[in-house]
Amino acid sequence: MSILITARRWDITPWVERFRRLGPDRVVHDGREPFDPAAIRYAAVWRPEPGLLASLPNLKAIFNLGAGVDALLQDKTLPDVPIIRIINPDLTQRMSEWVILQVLYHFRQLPAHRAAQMARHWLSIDQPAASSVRVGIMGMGVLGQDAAEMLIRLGFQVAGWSRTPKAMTGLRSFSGAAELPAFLAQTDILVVLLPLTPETDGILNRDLFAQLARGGALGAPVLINAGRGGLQREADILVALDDGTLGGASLDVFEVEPLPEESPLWAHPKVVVTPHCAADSTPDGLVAGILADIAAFERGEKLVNLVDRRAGY
Ligand code: NDP
Ligand code: OXD
Repeated sequence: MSILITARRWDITPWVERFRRLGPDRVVHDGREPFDPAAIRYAAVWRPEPGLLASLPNLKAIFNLGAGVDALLQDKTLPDVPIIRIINPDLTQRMSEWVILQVLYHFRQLPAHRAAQMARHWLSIDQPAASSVRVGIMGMGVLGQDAAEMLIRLGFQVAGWSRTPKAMTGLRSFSGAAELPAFLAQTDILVVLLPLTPETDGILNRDLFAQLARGGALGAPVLINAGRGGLQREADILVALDDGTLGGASLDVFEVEPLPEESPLWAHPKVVVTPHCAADSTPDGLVAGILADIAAFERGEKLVNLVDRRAGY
């Protein structure tokens, strides 16, 4: 059964190679080369060309090569076949590493120590205890829950906000729009791992920042976003940083990617910019799992990790 590999903005060569190496019994088509649309049964995609998937008459399933499906779902011609998103320990581990790195960067006041180092100044500042700092995670799915477990182990007070409540030892769970103000009011470091959907579009705005806890151990709240750039209003982040509503920000995702050269975020002293690399999808980490899912599906088993198109994630 044929598999099509196609992506925009990514070099798919290592993906095609990996699929061919691990699935020698499959015909693997490189989407950059001519292929017979009728032959394709499965598509492994990242931001495919709109309309392409609709042109495959025998397509049985779409495998999104990332966790977020917002870009894929923008294609209004998507055929009515199951969409499977990535849930993989490799990707989850990478995201939790990035989240912990950013939380510790702000919590351990690295910007101040770095500035003092540059000035050859032996800076002595009080360091609060992790147990006095409240980390709030928006988006308690696969990635949010893993990050929460690690942060709890590090001793932070951890809360999560999602559509449905979560039960996790050591976690304060908030859910739904009604509980968002209470969640924000007790958050010193806001970690965002939400998907981009019509409901979450622009949720990280001036109004939300103003609801974060004041007077916490870090002085001012910090924003850490690795969800999607469409969640945030960058003009509002800049105002909030400059008027003290936010004390700092770490951003891996942006309204426009790559982040335009003229964006003030690049050089802002309170901002860490990383180029949408918090949790890269890698062929080594993901291809074996996709091939195993296809094999299970062909044995008659149910597909797992299906996207709920109505919810948008
Ligand atoms: P999941 O689908 O497992 O989790 C999404 C979470 O968001 C769930 O807890 C869900 O609630 C919650 N949620 C969704 N909509 C709302 C809403 N309207 N209000 C409150 N909570 C909501 O996704 P993942 O954890 O796997 O990934 C999250 C996102 O991370 C991806 O969609 C992607 O955009 C981003 N990402 C970024 C990467 C990077 O490199 N920067 C890499 C990988 C992913 P509930 O649990 O109740 O359903
Ligand atoms: C993803 C991403 O969604 O890399 O997996 O952004």
